[in-house]
Amino acid sequence: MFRFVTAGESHGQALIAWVSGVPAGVPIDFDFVQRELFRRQQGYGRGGRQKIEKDSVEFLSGVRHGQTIGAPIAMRLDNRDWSNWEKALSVENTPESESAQKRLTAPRPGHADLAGAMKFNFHDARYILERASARETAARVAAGAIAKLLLRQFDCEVLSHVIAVGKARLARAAAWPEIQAVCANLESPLRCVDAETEALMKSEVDVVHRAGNTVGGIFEVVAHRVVTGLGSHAQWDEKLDARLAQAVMSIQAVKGVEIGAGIAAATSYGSEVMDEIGYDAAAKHFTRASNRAGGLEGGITNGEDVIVRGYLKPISTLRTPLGTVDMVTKQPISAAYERSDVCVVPAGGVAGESMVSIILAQAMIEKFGGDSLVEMRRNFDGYSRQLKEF
Ligand code: EPS
Repeated sequence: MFRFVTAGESHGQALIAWVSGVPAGVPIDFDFVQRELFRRQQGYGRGGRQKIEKDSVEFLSGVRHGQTIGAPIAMRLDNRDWSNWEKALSVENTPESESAQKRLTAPRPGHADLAGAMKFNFHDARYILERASARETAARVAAGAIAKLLLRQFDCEVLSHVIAVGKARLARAAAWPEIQAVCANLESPLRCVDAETEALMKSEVDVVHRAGNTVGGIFEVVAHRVVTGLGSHAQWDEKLDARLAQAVMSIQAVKGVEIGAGIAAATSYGSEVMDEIGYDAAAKHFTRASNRAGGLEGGITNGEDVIVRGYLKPISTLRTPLGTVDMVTKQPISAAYERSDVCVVPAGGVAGESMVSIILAQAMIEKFGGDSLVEMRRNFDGYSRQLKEF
């Protein structure tokens, strides 16, 4: 069973990603892992923190001589900013660390600050925001890179692009080669496949930046060449669309998830929504005239691209603050402002790719099992033959 968890606070020593259940013998492309981390750090509208951090991963276990060995994989990503926070977030309690603490008592509406402080009984949101921070997605991307490297062995690739920033929205569908090209361009400001729309998106970011505001948007994750038959219709928690939705919803600031054209489907007629079925006799496979289902029917992959969209609210740290109440005095006050990002939609997309890849890798391991990649491939090849002969 592929499992993963993370640990680490935004300004603590490091982030940790722990991944277990990856079959032995999966080649680890370290440059690829590094590139994934770099991709997450890019994007027009990020704040000053990314000038400090240069994410890189140190493998502590589970990978030897460039391949997985079937043992748990532990990865460490250092926070460079820690050197500026050692006193404020000291592990031991000393008289100096007490006075160096950076307490936050003016909770930001929309952030985990108030609910978290109440729940964990701190009259200070510092410990809550440190863990709630989207910095944690760097660890998810490290774990997601392992999942992607496993999927790569079965020819499956997962990428993402940005379809909306604020009110600027891509008005057409994006083809897979376009998505590949925009992802290959590490300098793309917002990873939008359409230059004109991207210019409008950039001006949305500029406008809110000047106003001390923030802006959200929508990213679309596309998994290409996913085998038919992952997930199951049989039980609620086996449905792959539901598992993907949970995984993408868990990303910081995501408030909505859509599979394929799910949201538009709710206000369309049946004939406008379903993807008609054809058959290519030469290639011996079923075809679809469209992919509004986003590659999932009944919670099962149908062989089309799996498409998952994440809807991000604007991040909740505003330079022009909103009204709140001090947790200690209970008096009205302006919400705290800390250095922050203005727009994180492209980075959210990279985190989305990671979460989708992790769920697909889990589903692949469930279906094809195997302690080694060789065993998993044998099972996969047998099933692929079954599909061809269907
Ligand atoms: C974040 C606040 C900012 C972001 C951070 C998420 O950090 P800081 O307060 O240190 O400037 O930059 O994201 C990252 C550090 C990252 O690597 O994505 C928050 O409060 O969620």
